[in-house]
Amino acid sequence: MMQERLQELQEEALQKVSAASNLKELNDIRVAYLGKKGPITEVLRGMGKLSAEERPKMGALVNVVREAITSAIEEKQAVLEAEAVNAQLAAETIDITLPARPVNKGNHHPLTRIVEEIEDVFIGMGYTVAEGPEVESDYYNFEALNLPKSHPARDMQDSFYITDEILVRTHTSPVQARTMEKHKGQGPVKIICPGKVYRRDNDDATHSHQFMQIEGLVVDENISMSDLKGTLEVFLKKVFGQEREIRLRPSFFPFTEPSVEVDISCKICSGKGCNVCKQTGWIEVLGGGIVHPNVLEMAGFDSKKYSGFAFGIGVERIAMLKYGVDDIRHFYTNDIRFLKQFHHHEA
Ligand code: 2NM
Repeated sequence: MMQERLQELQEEALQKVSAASNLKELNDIRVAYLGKKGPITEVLRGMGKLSAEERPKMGALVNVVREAITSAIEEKQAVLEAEAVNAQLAAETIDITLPARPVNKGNHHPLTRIVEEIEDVFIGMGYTVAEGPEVESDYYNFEALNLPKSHPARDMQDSFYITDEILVRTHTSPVQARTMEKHKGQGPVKIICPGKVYRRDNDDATHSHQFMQIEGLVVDENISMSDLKGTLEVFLKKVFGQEREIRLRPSFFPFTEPSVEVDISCKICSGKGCNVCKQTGWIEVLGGGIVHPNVLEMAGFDSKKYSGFAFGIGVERIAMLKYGVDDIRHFYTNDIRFLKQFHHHEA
């Protein structure tokens, strides 16, 4: 009986489908039962021999069996596919408890740190940071700062000239001359100017042909030497410690009159005398003075109404004293062992 044969086929197929353990096996079952050479196709072929009465009944039965097998295969396929995905996910699980590899993190250059520390002190006293070009005109670098072409002080600082009239700046004072000009004779001016400067020097432990400066300038009515002294005392104690003392000695600069050199008491020997302070108990840290009236007038300020103080800080010198660095060239040779010593954690 064809009917019984079909019934058997369905049971057999469903059993095999249910036992299939992977997609390949399942596909083999599909081909075996539903394929062109399979038993269902065979039954259909044999239907030609049936009577016109029986043929539609048998056709319907074949369809029922075929659909039962097909849907069993589809269901099983969905189950096996889900299992395969889960197995893959399990195999690819990442162990997030593994400690991360350490990241090689850079840090600020010691000179950057000092510049930012000094900027913060002066910003706290109401100063603005001003910047300007490193390639300057002879006018702003010298002329506007009371150093006319004939001035002997121009030999004092041998310069890198690009043309007769253009050079790389020898100090950041030209930024201050430019800033004063922009104020068009109207005070107050209260700025610091950090930046790179260049001088024709032979490099050694304490000299570099390129170095960093921070210059400060205040122009207002009634500015005096005591304003300069008080400002520098606040600044130097913040950078080097409240227990330091400061001292002013007379000096000379073409752009200031009177001019001073500023010392701090030696921390290493507390004033008793040592190598660092050359047995004097004092260490020279910067220069400054009262802005020369010629400098004010050239920048458009009335020197009868306005006066000012200015000062210049050598950044490397401050960094060397503060961090105990014995050779200025360390700042520019980029030995990673030197630079790593300035690793600090930001707040
Ligand atoms: C120094 C010493 C004394 C100075 C003067 C000026 C300017 F542009 F305002 F005139 N800026 N910086 C100055 C004065 C710099 O460095 C040791």
